[in-house]
Amino acid sequence: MLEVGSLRTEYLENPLGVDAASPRLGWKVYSSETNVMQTAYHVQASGTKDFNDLIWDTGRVESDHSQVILYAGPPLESLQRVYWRVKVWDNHGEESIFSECAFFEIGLLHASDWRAWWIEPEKEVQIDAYKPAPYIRKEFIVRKGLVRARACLTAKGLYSFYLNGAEGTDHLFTPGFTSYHERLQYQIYDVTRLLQEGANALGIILGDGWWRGSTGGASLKNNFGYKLAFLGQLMLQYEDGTIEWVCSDGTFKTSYGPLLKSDMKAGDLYDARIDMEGWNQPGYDDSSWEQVQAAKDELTGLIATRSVPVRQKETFSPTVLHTPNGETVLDFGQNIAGWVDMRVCGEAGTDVVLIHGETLDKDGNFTLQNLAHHGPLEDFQEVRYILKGKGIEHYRPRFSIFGFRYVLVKKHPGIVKAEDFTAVAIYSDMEQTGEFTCSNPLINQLVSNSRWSQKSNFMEVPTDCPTRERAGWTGDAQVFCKTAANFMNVHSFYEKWLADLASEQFSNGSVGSTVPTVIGYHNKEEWERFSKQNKDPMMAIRRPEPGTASMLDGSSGWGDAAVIIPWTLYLCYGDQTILEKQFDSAKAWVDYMAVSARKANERFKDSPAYQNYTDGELDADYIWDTSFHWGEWLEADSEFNDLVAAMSKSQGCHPDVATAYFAYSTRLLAEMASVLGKLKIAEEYQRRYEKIKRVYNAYFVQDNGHILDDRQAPNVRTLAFGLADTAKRQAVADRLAEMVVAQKHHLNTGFLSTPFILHVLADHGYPEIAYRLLEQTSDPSWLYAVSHGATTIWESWRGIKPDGELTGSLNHYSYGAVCDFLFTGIAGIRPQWKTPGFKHFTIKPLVGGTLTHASATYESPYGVIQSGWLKTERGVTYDFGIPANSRATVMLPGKQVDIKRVSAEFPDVRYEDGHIIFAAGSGKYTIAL
Ligand code: RAM
Repeated sequence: MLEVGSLRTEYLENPLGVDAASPRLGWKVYSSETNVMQTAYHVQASGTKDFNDLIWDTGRVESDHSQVILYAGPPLESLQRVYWRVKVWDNHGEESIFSECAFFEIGLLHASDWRAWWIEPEKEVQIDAYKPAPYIRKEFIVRKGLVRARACLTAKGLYSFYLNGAEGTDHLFTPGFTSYHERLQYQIYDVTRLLQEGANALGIILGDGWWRGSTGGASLKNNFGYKLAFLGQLMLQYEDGTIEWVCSDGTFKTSYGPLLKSDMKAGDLYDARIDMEGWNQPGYDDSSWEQVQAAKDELTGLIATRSVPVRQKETFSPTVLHTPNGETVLDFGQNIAGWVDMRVCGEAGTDVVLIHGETLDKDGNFTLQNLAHHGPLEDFQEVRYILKGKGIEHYRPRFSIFGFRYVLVKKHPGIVKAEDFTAVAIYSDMEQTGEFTCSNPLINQLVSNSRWSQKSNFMEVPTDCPTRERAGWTGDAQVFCKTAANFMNVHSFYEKWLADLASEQFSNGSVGSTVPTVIGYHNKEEWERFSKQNKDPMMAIRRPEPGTASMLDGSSGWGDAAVIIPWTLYLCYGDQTILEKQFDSAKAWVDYMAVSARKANERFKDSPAYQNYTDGELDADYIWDTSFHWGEWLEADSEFNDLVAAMSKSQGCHPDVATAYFAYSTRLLAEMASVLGKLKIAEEYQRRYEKIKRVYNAYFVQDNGHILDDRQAPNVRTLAFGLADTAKRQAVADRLAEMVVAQKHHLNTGFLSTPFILHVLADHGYPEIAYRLLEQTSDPSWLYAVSHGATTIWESWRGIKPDGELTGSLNHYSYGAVCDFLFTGIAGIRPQWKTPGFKHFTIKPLVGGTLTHASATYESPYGVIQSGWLKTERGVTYDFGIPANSRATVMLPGKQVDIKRVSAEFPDVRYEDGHIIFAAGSGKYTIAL
């Protein structure tokens, strides 16, 4: 039977507040038949659920496209709801019935749609202090006959809201994190059911959030502004067609309440004695509350929400530990980003103090020492709750979030019981897409650790860690992007963040090391104040004037996020619009590299590249040997996260790394241009790429496969980026293998080349070395951390050293990028760039190591792809599944004679290079070889 389902609009399920002029529609085709391709579709869009009022009807369209179908009906209006459904035909002559209907609602498309005023609850703020959260309220009347109510809300800071005492939404950390001065998201909620005829109350609480709370490694505050503000309007639509609005204005009232501090990093202070019972309900006496200030403010830069909401997800119960130093510690068993929901009972005025940390020290005591990279830790990941003293009290934060597995119960009025505490993981609620399991349980734990580091660091923006810095480090995001896409649907998450990357890109094309930047200030006044106060000699480096690049920005491998992430998304989701949206940003970065490469570095001026010309151009012009770079970053034998060392090491200059990325991103840009039909640009950048490659080979790659800097990482990079001349390629791989063997099957890569090391070894004749590296358990290796009890990926290969000493964050996903190899190497599920988004993909499994079986599933845009293998006494059994409306080229390790075993089912089978190769359409298959 042919069916169609999983309808999505702009990658989201029934979203409200869409501001795309032609929303992207997508669906999946399901069939019990094999070899099914969609041959035609028919989409209908309507203003009503019964489809009596069609506004767009495509009729039958001959096409196998089932993703990124652009709505092409009449222009849509603000807050308009559109229902849509689809039916399809397939190559077996079957016709489906219409799908269940999906819907989307348009956002506020024009600034004039905003009738509300920005309101500021605070008259004055103490700039350097932690500030109490303002509470805001407004009562209003709802008439009889309400049929539809929408709340359109945003804030400078964070907001949460209530209607008649009930939480208005389960979305957290709204309005999200963007480059606020350029792009500030608003959310639209369906609140019809929360309203009642007669008197109603809207209640709002504002938090400091990213706007003015601690951000980045240095926990600097007031990054975007000093004062919090709220903007919101309720639309009330009645059955007679009339519409009324309740808009934020000077009539809203405000007061401080029990939430005296709510800093995202430092944590909470909540005094439950400051009772405001009923403040968010109608009829509350707010005579002591003050009037808010209605601020005349520009309403530009407001955009509809682009990504999935942040929500409370998995929960964990603790075991209660009594540690050697006499403290009581809760162990939740899993390192997460989130908070603790607690129940407590005691006398009024007594304290509960919880401090959140990632690990115990070598003596088994609670510690934060591993996170104290930028000086001593005070006010960090701490919740202080002062009891009201009336029976059982509940508390959980709302505007703060912590990275932790352990919680030190520093103060508590009674006996600490496990059942009174629940840890809640919080992250952007992305759909889980990939699973991998195999016979080595340590690898399965590695998968879990990597996924948990993703969850812990995908809260609104991709961060390095959920503790020390919580910054959108572009390099980390870039190296992990492909793995992230294996685990979860990250399209809209990255799409939103890439728009911020582009909007913060400097005028010369350079890209920030963090996005939104937390290296620089956005708030000019605060920057001026801070510059005057701060005598730090690194000030100019660390805190540039707003809008200008810091010396730490514009690094190769980090700025390349501008190119690599859009390209990876295109590969995985097949949606060309991401390339269209990001092309100018990607090109500006690539051009910035070209200009930087042409600048001469006096230090190298006697070297041959500065003497030699090719085609009339100086070779050195194609070597990027200027400006600061983070380099490979955190190789196993390097100093841990030492900025001073990074800067003094060749003054932060890494010509081999920078030139390799210059080449790679130039080539990807050429490919992007060719996809977009910009053929002249494609040609120009392809030519430039070839030139950089030639120079790279001439000056960095020796015939014996030694890259100038004879270490593992450059060899990995050279192979992964396809930079080695054909004649040198195998030598580069051989040298890499030699180095790995010489290090007794240990890796020595850092952030940048760890994602690729196993791929390049396996692809260049060393699959067994790849497997041995993967399965290595002694330090440094992935499974070293696993066998030392890690539940997330560590920042350093030696997060917990064999002697128990601690280094760095224990929740940094970068090294977890190896998991891409499990999906695309071991299970062999690989997208193809000419038929992206898994429309036509490859299945090329790799049997090896101690594994007796391995299997992956991946929810692709067409449905579930599956690939697994099982070693048997007779050989290997492969099983794989291909979803309807997609096809795969299957490449199974085998011998020429094996052709016979599959030729009945796959007549086009051929043998090449140790593989039997055939094309397969949708269906489930098992092949024993
Ligand atoms: C560290 C961050 C991040 C890395 C940069 C260079 O402090 O944690 O992971 O990308 O520095």
